[in-house]
Amino acid sequence: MNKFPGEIYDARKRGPRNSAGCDTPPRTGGRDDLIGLPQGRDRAAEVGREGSETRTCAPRGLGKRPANRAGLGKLAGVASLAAAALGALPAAASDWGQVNLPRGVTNVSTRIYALHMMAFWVCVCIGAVVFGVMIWSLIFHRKSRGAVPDVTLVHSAKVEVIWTAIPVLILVGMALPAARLLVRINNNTNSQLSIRVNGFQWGWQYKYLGTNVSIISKLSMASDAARMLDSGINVNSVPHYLLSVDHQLVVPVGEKIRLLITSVDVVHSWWVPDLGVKKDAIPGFINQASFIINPSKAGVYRGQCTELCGRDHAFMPIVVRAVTPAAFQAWLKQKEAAGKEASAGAPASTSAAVST
Ligand SMILES: [Cu+2]
Repeated sequence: MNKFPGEIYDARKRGPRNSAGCDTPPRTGGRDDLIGLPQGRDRAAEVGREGSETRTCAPRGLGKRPANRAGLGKLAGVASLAAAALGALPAAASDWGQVNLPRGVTNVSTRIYALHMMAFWVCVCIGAVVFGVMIWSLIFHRKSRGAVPDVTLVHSAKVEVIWTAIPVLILVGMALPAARLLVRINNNTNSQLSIRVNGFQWGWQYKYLGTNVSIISKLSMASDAARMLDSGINVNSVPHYLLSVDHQLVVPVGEKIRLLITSVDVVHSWWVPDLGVKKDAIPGFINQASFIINPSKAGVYRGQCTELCGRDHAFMPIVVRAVTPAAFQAWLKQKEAAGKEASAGAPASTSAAVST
């Protein structure tokens, strides 16, 4: 037998302590309690408890005031930082394009961009509707205006079906084009040129399959010199700092190019945003990716390794130079000829490596 049964009973009735260290009132149960709006006798009891608790907890609440002042100080600090950031906006306006995905220059990257924008505007519309209704309700249906909760929709099967079906339809509407695009992204058939991409610490090797042309591509000497500690070189004076290489990957526009991506040491990742390609290079595995650069988009496109691959991970950029098919064939013939010359005068084990 317990000596003080009454005390144990009271403790069980008490709710958990709130953040101010006060006891919260016990739950009353029932449907009204589900929506947090006690009615009738329960409501009177709840109001009574709230009143007595306010009196009991007031001294503890007063003890929190210095902390609140500190919180206000922090808020003021955040506000001043935000104001400073807003002040810097005009200077950074030219960089706003970098906030979004790039449109890219391939058959797939433009579709990825379109899908991304479609999903973005769906999210914007959902946010506008949800927050619009919420703010409208907060303003026009608040308690001080005499609003009475409408409980007719609580446990309404019709409402639950509607608010389940609408999100399902939205998700299916977004998933179908996404699945179609995924199939297109992973379609590596009927390629006109295959290139083996070999990641290593810290650079890339490109082997044009069916030829003797192989390129070792590493960080350009200008960037490499500038990145050294106490180099004394202003990195802003280096063109495409950390995004330039000694030997670029040359590809033709308008042709389907298949990349066979692997690694010789650790996991790297071959990523060129404008091509819509980002694929891991994993030792022992060969991943595939393909792209067709739009014929009107000859140019230079830059990327980086996007897998933390060791000390110099940040210093193994990727540069792709897209040229016309005729220019590519001329370049390839020249490199093949250089490779034959090199193999005639070099040991067999090194004959495949030809620099650009
Ligand atoms: Cu890497």
